[in-house]
Amino acid sequence: MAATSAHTSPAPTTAREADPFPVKGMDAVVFAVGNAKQAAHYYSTAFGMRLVAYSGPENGNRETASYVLENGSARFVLTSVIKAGTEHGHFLADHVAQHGDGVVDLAIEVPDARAAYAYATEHGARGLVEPHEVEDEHGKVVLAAIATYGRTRHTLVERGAYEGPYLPGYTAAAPIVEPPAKRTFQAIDHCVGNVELGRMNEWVAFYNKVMGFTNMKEFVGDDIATEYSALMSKVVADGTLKVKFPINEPAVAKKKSQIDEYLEFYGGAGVQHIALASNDIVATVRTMRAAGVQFLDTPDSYYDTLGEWVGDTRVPVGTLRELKILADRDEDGYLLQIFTKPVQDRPTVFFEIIERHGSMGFGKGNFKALFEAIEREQDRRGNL
Ligand code: TYF
Ligand code: FE
Repeated sequence: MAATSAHTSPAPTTAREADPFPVKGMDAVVFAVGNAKQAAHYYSTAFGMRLVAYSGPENGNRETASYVLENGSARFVLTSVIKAGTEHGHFLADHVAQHGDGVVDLAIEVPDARAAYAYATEHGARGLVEPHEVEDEHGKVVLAAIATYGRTRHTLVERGAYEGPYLPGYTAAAPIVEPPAKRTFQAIDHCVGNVELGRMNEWVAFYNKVMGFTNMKEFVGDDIATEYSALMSKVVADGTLKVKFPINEPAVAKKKSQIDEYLEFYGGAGVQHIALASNDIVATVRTMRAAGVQFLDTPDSYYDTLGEWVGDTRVPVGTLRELKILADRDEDGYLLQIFTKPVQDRPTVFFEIIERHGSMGFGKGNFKALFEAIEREQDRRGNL
């Protein structure tokens, strides 16, 4: 089997033994991109998201343009620098110059940003932004930020009773196109980071200490890494499993690891993929394929044996085969998943669509088929 099972349940939390770092969920995934106006169009037309808020020169922001898109509770913020040589714009402009389009912030919603920041920095996190209030006519939020792997950060967002469309400084915006009648996805399921060789355990320990996150049972160890996956992976999550962060590092295998390829093209550690939860993956994949989104291919041989081991799923194997959707089952249930190709010219950030039916895994039964598909793409890019 592709991954080892050694269950580590999060410790039950009692009133006396309160969660040291309570979270409400993912607040947003913030991307720094070269052209946020066009990226907003892509995530609207290709991913079926809805533009809800905007910040730019029209509402007094002289340095950046930011587009906020939502789908259920999933929120993306796409930001670009709009003028050369500005001070705040410098980090974003340099980020895009170094890394291409990528994720600068995995923002987490917390009930108390001051307490979260204090706990994190007392347990070894590097503070980037001290807790501070921002306010407008819709109310008040508290923001703080800490550094994680690479140049990625976690903004800690305390929304309280804030009623604006996103954050102070943003105004409501109308959708770019009418979103699909049926929602393509409704939540961020997990956010995966790629870190440098030998540093996975360090970053797992970081989340254990700094956020009190615990390790989930699914991991890829070095025993199987060299066989085909060329990576090692562990997953940390908060006690309620609303925020799940798998961390990958490259493993030495026959070919250059897909993680090495990412690190080389991205220029260091960063976010590798964002998994989006759908309750009808078949409809989602049909809609996204029709809109031009490219997904990884899966050979027919995968489907020839799938029915024998995965058992009954909501979707017949013939439909999974037609759409190249993967399926996996564990003791808790099953999941359906599919992966896009990278969504920019660099072989860096991609997305996953996942439909869970009980299983809280990550598709360990698919790792072989998935990693072989990724390697075929690496080969097409001339990476041997
Ligand atoms: O998040 C996960 O663990 C799964 C599997 O490069 C995975 O989606 C792991 C590594 C990778 C692609 C997918
Ligand atoms: Fe994933």
